[in-house]
Amino acid sequence: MSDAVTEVVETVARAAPEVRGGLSGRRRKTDAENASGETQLAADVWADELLAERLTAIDGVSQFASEEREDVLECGESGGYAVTVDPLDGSSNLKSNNSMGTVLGVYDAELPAKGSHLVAAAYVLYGPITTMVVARDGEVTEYVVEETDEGTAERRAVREDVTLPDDPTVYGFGGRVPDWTDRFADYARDVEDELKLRYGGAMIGDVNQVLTYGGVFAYPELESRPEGKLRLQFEGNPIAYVVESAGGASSNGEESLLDAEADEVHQRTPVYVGNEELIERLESRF
Ligand code: AHM
Ligand code: MG
Repeated sequence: MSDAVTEVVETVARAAPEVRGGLSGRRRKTDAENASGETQLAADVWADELLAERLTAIDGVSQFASEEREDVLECGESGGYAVTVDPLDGSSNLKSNNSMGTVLGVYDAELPAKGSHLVAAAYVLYGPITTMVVARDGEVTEYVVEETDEGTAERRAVREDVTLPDDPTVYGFGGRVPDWTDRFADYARDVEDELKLRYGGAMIGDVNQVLTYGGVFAYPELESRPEGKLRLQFEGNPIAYVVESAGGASSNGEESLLDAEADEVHQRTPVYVGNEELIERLESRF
């Protein structure tokens, strides 16, 4: 990895125990909304500020964008990497104490950028333990991140060359069922016959189940919102990069998320990721 990319990934890993440790006192709502019009929690704002401060300080990072802030920060000489984060993915799970994540994308192009410009992507999963999955150069590694006695973070590889199991077993689909389009509902009925439901309401937790057991995760197009809910730069692209690097496939319903045009930093997209056969079947019905 180039030094700057390594430093970005390590910075997020080092921040992970801190982010986790800071959650318990930050479950209340703030009066603020993010760029997508969602009410922010104190934890969203705090994790965003912590990551922004550290990631913008890295040499070789020229742009920083976050799901929790409207504007892209210009933070270094142009021509460097653009870093995107969803500081706390699934933060509505904080109220019910369920899993959440942090999502990272490193693009070698100015934002908004197509997913094919990603040079690395990663996510942290705050589950019963803290894990981090990093994709780079077609390889995916899973780490456990732990706090040391000195208060620093240690990242230990627990699974190298992660690939989706060939025999898929789980699915998780977001959005209200009556709001699904007919074509997605037809696809879902098919999948429900074959796989078992695992849905936790945090993309990172749900995608990590797909990476572990094989299957398909979707936050689909909806009748009320054809563009879906998840954001291309912060969520769709990085997760597609991880899943494709692990031998799976991604789609926005028509093409790989990594090939989708990026017009706006906060644009939304339907997200479908999982085993290749399951994504091909979805695309053939759409
Ligand atoms: P967030 O980044 O604002 O937390 O929103 C994204 C989350 C995803 O993690 C998850 O897949 C989806 O929203 C769940 O939405 P819903 O609560 O509508 O099922
Ligand atoms: Mg999110």
